[in-house]
Amino acid sequence: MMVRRVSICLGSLAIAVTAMAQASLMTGDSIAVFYPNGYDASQHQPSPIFENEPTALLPLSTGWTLRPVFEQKNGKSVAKVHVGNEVDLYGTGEVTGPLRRNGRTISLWNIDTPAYGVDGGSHLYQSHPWVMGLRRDGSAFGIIADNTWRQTIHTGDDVVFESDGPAFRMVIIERKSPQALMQALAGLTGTMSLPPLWALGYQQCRFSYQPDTRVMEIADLLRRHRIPSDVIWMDIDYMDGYKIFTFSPKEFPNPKRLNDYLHQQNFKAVYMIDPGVKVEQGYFVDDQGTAADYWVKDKDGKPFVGRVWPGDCHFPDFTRPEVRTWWATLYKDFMATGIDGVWNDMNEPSVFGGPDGTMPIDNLHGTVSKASHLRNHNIYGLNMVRASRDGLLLANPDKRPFILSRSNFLGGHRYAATWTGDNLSSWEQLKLSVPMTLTLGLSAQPFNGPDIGGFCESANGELLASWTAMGVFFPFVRNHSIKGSVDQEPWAFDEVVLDACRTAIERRYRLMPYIYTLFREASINGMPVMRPLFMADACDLSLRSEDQAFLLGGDLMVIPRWAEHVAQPHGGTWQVVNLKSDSYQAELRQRPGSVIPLANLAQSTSEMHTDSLTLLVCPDTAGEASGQLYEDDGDGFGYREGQYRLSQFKASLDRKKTLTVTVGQTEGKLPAQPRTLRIGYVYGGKVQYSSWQTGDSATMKIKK
Ligand code: MIG
Repeated sequence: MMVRRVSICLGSLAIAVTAMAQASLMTGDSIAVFYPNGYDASQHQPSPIFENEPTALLPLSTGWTLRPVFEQKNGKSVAKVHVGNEVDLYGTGEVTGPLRRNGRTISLWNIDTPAYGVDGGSHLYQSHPWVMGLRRDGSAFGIIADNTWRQTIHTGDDVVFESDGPAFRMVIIERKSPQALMQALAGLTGTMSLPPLWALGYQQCRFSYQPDTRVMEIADLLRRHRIPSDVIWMDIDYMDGYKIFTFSPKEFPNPKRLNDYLHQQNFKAVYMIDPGVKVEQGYFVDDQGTAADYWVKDKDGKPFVGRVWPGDCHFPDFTRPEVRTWWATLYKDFMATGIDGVWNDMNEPSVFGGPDGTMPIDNLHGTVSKASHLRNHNIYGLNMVRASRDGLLLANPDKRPFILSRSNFLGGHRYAATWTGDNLSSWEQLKLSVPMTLTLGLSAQPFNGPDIGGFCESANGELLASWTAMGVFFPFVRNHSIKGSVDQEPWAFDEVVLDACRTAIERRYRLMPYIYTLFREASINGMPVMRPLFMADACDLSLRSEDQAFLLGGDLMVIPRWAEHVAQPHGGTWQVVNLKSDSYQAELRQRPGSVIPLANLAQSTSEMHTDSLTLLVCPDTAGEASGQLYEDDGDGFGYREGQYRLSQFKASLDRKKTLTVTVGQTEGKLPAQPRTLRIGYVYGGKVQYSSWQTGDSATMKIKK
């Protein structure tokens, strides 16, 4: 092994080590990079995964245990890491199946898979070549295959990546805890940028609300039924003949007027944009792309044509920077109608009747040296949302972009949030949505969630009430359903279901200050918003497979009503938080030692205020508790210049049973907020409330 003392960037280093067998280097920070024999950087770099390339410093220390073995076998490039049988494996991205990922085979090939039915759900819309492991002692490791080519992950005593492309490098991270591992992963991939506050609210969708008067009616009904809500979604039928960046002259003749109407009622409007561009002379998007030769090519170098909703379509080659730049410009006039966010669908890409429902693998990307679709397929969606994000920022430089993507790849959380595609309105998939959402969170994507109520087929009231009661504690909360299914809005069934949905959504809105603080944390250090229970105590082996109950942040445990035999963390009883409830609502438990801020109920995040807070206090055995609150404008980038306020809560319960909470500001330039506070003392299944008090502290005498 060569000894290198200089700090060198991997991009250039890769060339130097090509001749070395299995060069392994370590950064200063327990992150190792392994190069196979014959590594060809031009086949892999720049990597879409890393925002910050790990800078290698030194040859690997002799004590380093996890090392890949590389080989070429049956025309495949293989990297195998022996992890043994005493570890619990997690991650692997958007997958079906349980939270604990030992003994799985996952194919990384993004496809359109209604009800997760294709190939038994072994591959879905996104790919994450990432496996994390948890040892008995609570220490954690993470394995990244820096490879976009079609590949397969096997998770056994050996974690094996098997690729159809050329040999690829591996990055392995060692950390003392799963939390530290998440943060180290984010150190490499970069974090999600802070979303606008409204994107954390309840969202109502369907394929499709049409015409525009129906959208207005949905807005009216949400307000009339007093369902707190922030967003209404426009699915493909708002377009003129499914042509992207157009509006149906008949059904959506005046999008500006529609969006104004929504805004007046404190709603935001999100509209769908697909990648397929209808082949049609005179249609400006197709004309521009054809004139500049921006399309993905077939194997003969001609623009590839595939069928999607509009009929025959061209597909922008988003791997090319100039194509991304062009794509970004398309959003300007579109957003100017008052559109607040964008939904990028079908970006695996989905091609009707294509092989695997997508493009042929020998399609070509790029200009000078053409790269095959086999290499670029899995990052088609990532590159699309990367360009879309640029477009939203170009159109509205002072607003935080919100994009929802169906397809993506490890690292793509930098550009878009995600939902888990076309699930099924079934109990099985309701339950499945917990480990799916958790696993995406453990795969660097904190902002995700399923279609609540289920997409394919029809929900019933029981299912919707149950799914909503649980789903409001997921990061992304949207009710959505397929064309032809029964109505699925909270009021579509009966009063009991409507009340249950409303209560659930009210719980989320009351928790919004806490949830926003968690999103801020994710945007800084990559911690998932929704976390597996094992993060409460990484040494407690009984929590390792729990995937019914979960954590929202570090301080709140969510136990769905349907959950059975839920594992509970030891070390102090997590106290039941008695918020408004009914027979559908999840049980909430608060971590001993924590303070959780609640807002008064509002009907949308734009009406929410934090000058009046309820502080839920659950003291630990020493009588102490602490917590945080992050506040800013809820949109825009002022926070990057310090226009925010981070407050700390400190609570203590003294011998005379007096509970005191003080609020101190620790960070940010926003001046201290005059507040009215009340304590909610959480104990024994009840919440005892203090009186409302003005100032930066509150006290109460605890009644037995
Ligand atoms: O071929 O736009 O996953 O959420 O409603 C189906 C229509 C296309 C798939 C998305 C779904 C959306 C639907 N789309």
